[in-house]
Amino acid sequence: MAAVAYEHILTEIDGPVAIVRLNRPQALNALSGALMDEVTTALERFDRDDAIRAMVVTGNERAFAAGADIKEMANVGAIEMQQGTKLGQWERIRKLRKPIIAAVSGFCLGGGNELAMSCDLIVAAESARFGQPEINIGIIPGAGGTQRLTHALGKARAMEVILTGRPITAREAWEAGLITKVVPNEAYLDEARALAAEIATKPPLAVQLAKDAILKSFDLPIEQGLDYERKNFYLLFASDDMREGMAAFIEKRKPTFKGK
Ligand code: DAK
Repeated sequence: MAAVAYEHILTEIDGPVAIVRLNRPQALNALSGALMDEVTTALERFDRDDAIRAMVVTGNERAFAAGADIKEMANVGAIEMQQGTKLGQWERIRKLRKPIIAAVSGFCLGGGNELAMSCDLIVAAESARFGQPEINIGIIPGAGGTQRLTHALGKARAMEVILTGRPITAREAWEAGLITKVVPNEAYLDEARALAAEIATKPPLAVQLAKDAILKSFDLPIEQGLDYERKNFYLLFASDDMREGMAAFIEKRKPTFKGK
């Protein structure tokens, strides 16, 4: 795939794993429109690239992202906000098929936390702080914070986080089920890469349809969710990788998955 020049992110490919690094350290990776556009574009490109099987989104040690860019939003009106393309960017992330792991260190606030929660797994350094401080600047979360955080933390704790604006620690986030794992500060990116590499060894279609069915559990009542799961399950019986996986088990050898 042709290289693309980005201004606010860095990208790297490590075998089947693509890494997208937010790169506005001087603004604690505040999510400007231009940065979000690049993140979305990069993720979509990797999502379409057959050689990539999992993606990692990360920031730097001090900040995953300290939220949307307040300086950019300060003078925007309601209609301009509504007509803007920003919401579309978040919708595009929601539609990505491959698994995305957020590797989080330091501040993970506001839109930054919403970006992490839009990913499928979150690996955090002990230093990570997850919060929705929008209340302090006269707004509320606008990219899923009131919904996704509440699903993870439950009503009472989500109310506390969103109404006080006070962040929670990585350990609290893990205990509440918001994140996948907490690791020592120096290990968060390696752990996220290792998790991505492990998932990348699995049959890609099964990984994608599992992700799809898990995400549907947030939208559908249980009966419909079970039907949805079953259809994804049946669909995999049309895949070469399913034949290969089962044949390899029976023949006591390692499977070779092709994503077909
Ligand atoms: N926006 C712009 N600049 C930011 C920023 C932000 N969110 N966060 C930090 N910065 C900048 C600071 O202004 C400072 O820049 P200079 O003054 O050096 O030029 C630099 O980053 C370093 O920050 P501090 O000097 O403040 O560093 P401290 O260690 O003292 O404090 C902090 C770190 C994270 C506690 C503090 O920076 C802070 O409170 N930051 C703001 C956190 C926040 O309120 N985040 C929520 C933003 S609202 C939407 C979807 C979602 C959203 C909006 C729309 N649509 C779908 C349309 C999301 C909204 C939000 O996230």
